Amino acid sequence: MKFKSGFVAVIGKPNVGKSSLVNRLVGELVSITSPKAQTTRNKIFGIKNEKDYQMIFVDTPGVQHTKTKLGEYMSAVTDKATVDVDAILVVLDATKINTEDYKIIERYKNVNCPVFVVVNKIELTNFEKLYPKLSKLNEYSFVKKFITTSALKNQNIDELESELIECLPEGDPYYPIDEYTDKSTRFICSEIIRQKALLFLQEEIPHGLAIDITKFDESGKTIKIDANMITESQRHKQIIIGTNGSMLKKIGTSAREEIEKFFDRKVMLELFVKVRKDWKDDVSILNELGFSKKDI
Ligand SMILES: Nc1nc2c(ncn2[C@@H]2O[C@H](COP(=O)(O)OP(=O)(O)OP(=O)(O)O)[C@@H](O)[C@H]2O)c(=O)[nH]1
Ligand SMILES: [Mg+2]
Repeated sequence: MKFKSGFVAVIGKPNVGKSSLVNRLVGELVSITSPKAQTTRNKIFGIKNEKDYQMIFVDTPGVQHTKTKLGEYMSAVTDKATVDVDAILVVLDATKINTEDYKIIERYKNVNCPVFVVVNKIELTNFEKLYPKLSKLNEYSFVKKFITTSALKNQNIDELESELIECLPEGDPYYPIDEYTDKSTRFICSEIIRQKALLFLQEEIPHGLAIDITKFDESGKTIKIDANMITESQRHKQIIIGTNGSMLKKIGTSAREEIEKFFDRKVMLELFVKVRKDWKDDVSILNELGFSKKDI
């Protein structure tokens, strides 16, 4: 059998479990996940390497309508991610299917690759509740298949993968077969720090946060990492630091432990909090932080 390779875009509303599915399908931490919406900001490739195929999952920011320049960047990433792919997965949260989802599905009515609808978080609902929603979805005859999954409970992930293998064309691998992401370890570290901030900080604060790694030194026995946590206001800065530095310590310790697991090495992590007002609307700061429309 000839080697197969190709791309699968993963699209959907925020928080439906796109990144969780990509991590499950690839079997590695490719993309951070969190209980808060708008976790993913970039296009992230999760690469699944098998003996006879390479499948590249394109994780994307959730479809949304925020008015900042960062929001514009995220929407552009999502729009472009479905160009030239071999399959599109539109992911829904089984407990929150609504017109937004229908609109997203309809976007892909005329694409020239198979479209799958993945109803995720299936373990949180039951057939009676889901049935009326699924019958509405049946109107979309261009959808190749509806698949129910649970990324959390690892349900139906293999079945989903089998369907997708069928869509891959013959071809050589796009990436070296020992790589599982296109992102640098530096990027993954910054995302782990952001994930901990999303976990511990409330409301809008983590959404106004960017992480900038300013030092990444792997030369010694211990990996030394310095990172700036860029926030929008002095008030947020104080909350991120917390009483006597307690919040910053909590985020830092938790991120360090996770990064140590990732590298299987000791890590020294120093976090600094910087205020850069309106950074989400400042093109030069966005470019510095890697949110450049040119690179999409
Ligand atoms: N119960 C349950 N929770 C899930 C499942 N899949 C994902 N989650 C949870 O849903 C939340 C959102 O998951 P993510 O993978 O970050 O969602 P996303 O679609 O990538 O979100 P954005 O990046 O914000 O667009 C996290 O708390 C996950 O643990 C599932 O199958 N069942
Ligand atoms: Mg995500």
